[in-house]
Amino acid sequence: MDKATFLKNFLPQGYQQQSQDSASAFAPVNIALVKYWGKRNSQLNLPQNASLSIGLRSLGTTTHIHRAEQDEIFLNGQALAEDSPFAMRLWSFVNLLRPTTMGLSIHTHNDVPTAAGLASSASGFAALVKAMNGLMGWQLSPQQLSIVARMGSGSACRSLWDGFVRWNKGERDDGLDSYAEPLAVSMPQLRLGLVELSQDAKAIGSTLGMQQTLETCPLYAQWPAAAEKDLVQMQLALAEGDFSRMGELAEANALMMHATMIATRPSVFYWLAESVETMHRVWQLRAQGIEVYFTMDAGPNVKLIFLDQQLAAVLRVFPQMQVVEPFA
Ligand code: 2P0
Repeated sequence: MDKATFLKNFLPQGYQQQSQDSASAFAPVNIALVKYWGKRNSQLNLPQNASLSIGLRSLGTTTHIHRAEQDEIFLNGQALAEDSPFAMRLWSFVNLLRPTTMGLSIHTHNDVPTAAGLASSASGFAALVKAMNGLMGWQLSPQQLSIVARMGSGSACRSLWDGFVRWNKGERDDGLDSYAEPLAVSMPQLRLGLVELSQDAKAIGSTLGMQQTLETCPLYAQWPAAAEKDLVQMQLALAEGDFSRMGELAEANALMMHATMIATRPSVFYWLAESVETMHRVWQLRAQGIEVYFTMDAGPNVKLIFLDQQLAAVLRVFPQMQVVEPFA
């Protein structure tokens, strides 16, 4: 089944009483602690493995949409050319969500750099889908919105909630059981530190990077089962409030994902020298008894994971990091 057919069946059709002329929505960035890497269906963005993330609460994407004579899109206040890759990706998705006669003006603002591995496509597609839900008057549940957001970008299905969120892999061919849901656990002392090493767009997009890993990486066959195992352990660690175990698992899972990326032919390589230097600094801090872990996504930037009691010690080594309190 293709994306257009699925969405035509899934979304309410025709005029909705609750539809509006304009709508706005916010969705948080999410950082995976157990990563999504690889699709079993690239049309519907169905994953090879379940994943688990933490939402960044106040950091994310705000999107405002209103009906207009002519389509236009503004990213962080700047009008985007119709043929820019971002605009093309966005319109090809929006076209599946609206009647052909409806013009839209879309204003979207990201709190984090676009396409630099800080998960702005996740918050971007989640905010877009939430705003479209308001505009079109669909009145979909968060779970249904998660399914629609997944069609825009896989990881977007986790950006419908704050806190810890699990994206269920699902088994069905149509993906109706592949949505995210919030986990009823919290860790109020948890802090994330965003260490931005580059604002440049990544060399290779996640969609293509995943596809190449799946097709040519000799290690990839190990990944889905190993990630599922990490997910089970991660849920146990969260249920027990075991921060150390959670940090160890998140770091090891990120390195395992990057090992598959690196072993892809040609290599899907996101690290800069500064990324490696940052990892070494984290390990040095741990050797000194300061508990801090890292995770990395499809880009060179590093995200630190620690508890509030270590904030001062971590800031001494990473004074430029942006600190996020996911449960504040
Ligand atoms: C994740 N990433 O779990 C993983 C870890 C990057 C590394 O999900 O093709 O933008 O749109 O489904 O979701 C980034 O990939 O890819 C991602 P598509 P997506 O957060």
